[in-house]
Amino acid sequence: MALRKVYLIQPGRDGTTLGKATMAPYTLMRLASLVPDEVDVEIIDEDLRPVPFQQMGPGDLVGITAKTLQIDRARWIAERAQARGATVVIGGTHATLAADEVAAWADSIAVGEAYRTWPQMIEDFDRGALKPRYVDEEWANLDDLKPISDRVLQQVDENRHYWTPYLEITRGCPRSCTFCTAIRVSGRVMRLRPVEQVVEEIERRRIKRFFLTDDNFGLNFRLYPDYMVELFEALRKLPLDGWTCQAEQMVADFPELLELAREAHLDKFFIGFESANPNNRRELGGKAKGNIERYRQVIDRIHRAGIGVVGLFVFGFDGDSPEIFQTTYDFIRESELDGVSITILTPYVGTPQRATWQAENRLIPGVPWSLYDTNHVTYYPKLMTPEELAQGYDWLARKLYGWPSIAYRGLRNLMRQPLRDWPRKAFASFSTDVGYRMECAHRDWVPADDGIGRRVNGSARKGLVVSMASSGAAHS
Ligand code: B12
Ligand code: SF4
Repeated sequence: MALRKVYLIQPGRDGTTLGKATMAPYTLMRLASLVPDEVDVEIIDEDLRPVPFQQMGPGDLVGITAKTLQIDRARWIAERAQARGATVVIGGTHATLAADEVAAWADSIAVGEAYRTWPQMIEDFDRGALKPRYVDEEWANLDDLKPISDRVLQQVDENRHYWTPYLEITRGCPRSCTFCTAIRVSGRVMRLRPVEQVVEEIERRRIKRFFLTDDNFGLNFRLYPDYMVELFEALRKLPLDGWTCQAEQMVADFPELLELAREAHLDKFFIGFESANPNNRRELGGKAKGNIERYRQVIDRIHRAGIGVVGLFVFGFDGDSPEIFQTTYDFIRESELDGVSITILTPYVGTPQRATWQAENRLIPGVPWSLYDTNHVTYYPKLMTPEELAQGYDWLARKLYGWPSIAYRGLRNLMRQPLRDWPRKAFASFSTDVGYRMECAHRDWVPADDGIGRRVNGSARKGLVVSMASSGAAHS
């Protein structure tokens, strides 16, 4: 069947805040740029506007990207597009991790990366030969990534519609944390984009702030220090307000690179401390050991270089008992962290963590994928009940994401910066914690048939672990 039009869809959940959405559709911007110029392509972010099903019909290729928590919604969208005669392709994290499950209802799936397979899918569809599955897990180098096209930039207008643009500079991580899905989607081979292409992209997108999609950007301090120097020197010359990235603690051991990173306008590292409990170190892939003294040293060294630290903590490891919440809170309160993310351990498909717990019969049955959002309890923890894990998490979230706490951390971060930089840095000083406050608010959600769910009030939420297990929208 000849190709009529390509629709690329990012399933929605949160809508907008003050007129802007949080999740710029960077993945779809890259994929849309691979669509040949002569083919019409439209990006639809459901957080901004509804999917125009009435315009769809035979000859249309509908590509949907989905993390696990979005896959129920992706299916809801797919069924409606398919009913109009369109052909649906699903790609992204969940299609990669649970390929057979998604292949059962999608017309075709993209497993792994799609820089090479997506153009092939378009071509195959156009000549009526779309295959049910395309796999790219070679983790090829990123040297010849197609630039984001001008028509895509005009269509998305990211600076107007989104709070934070995203950017990919490196991809992959050689570590092997048992709970991680990122390495299964981006591979364990670290790959680097040529610096001149990164600079070209920033300039053409006219972005002043960005969050790096790189899973472990900081590891390149050790793996590719020369590349880091080249990159930082190039970024230093750009008129950026600031940017943020994910890293691990060892960046603190590279003072010269930290200095260059600050000059390159780096605002904050998001560092996976993961746990304040040394008993969990076997599950942390060697990058964190639950050693609070070391955490303090790391934060201090990074601060001395003039860069902020957002601490990421996960709860519900097998070594965690209910005391973990107070222990972590005490550490966070005394630490000088500039922002904090707390999440509940979530056994995603394809991880060793899930395989172990499946074998031990510890997954709570019937939890819909939309609650695999790292804010809900989806398994039976070892040293506490699911309720204790949920309640401890809620307690800590209230302590950390109350407005006074957010204001305190944000102001402290701002005070660390020279006064002349305040107008440029004010947004970033508060935005991270506000974003995490909004993520935690999904604890108030219950699943619904539309794959997104709905907010419930405080009393209906009590015992959510039970109510989600009894929901109709469950996967097997
Ligand atoms: C940037 C990012 C975000 C951004 C949002 C980006 C966005 N627009 O969705 C922010 C910071 C907001 C975010 C939030 C969350 N995230 Co996130 N995020 C990432 C990250 C680091 C990079 C993704 C990215 O943009 N990569 C760059 C683009 C270019 O590559 P890509 O998306 O992988 O797409 C390629 C292929 O997958 C494929 N592809 C993807 N979609 C499609 C569609 C079609 C049709 C085709 C053909 C191909 C295709 O082609 C692309 C090119 O090769 C990944 C880690 C990772 N390595 O994937 C985690 C990741 C996706 N996030 C994850 C999680 C858990 C979350 C949160 C739940 C965390 C939290 N508690 O806050 C929330 C959920 C928010 C939500 N409503 O969805 C998990 C998902 C696990 C899972 N099994 O679903 C990941 C894998 C990280 C992890 N911890 O393991 N995230
Ligand atoms: S360091 Fe981060 S990206 Fe790498 S395996 Fe561990 S959790 Fe995944």
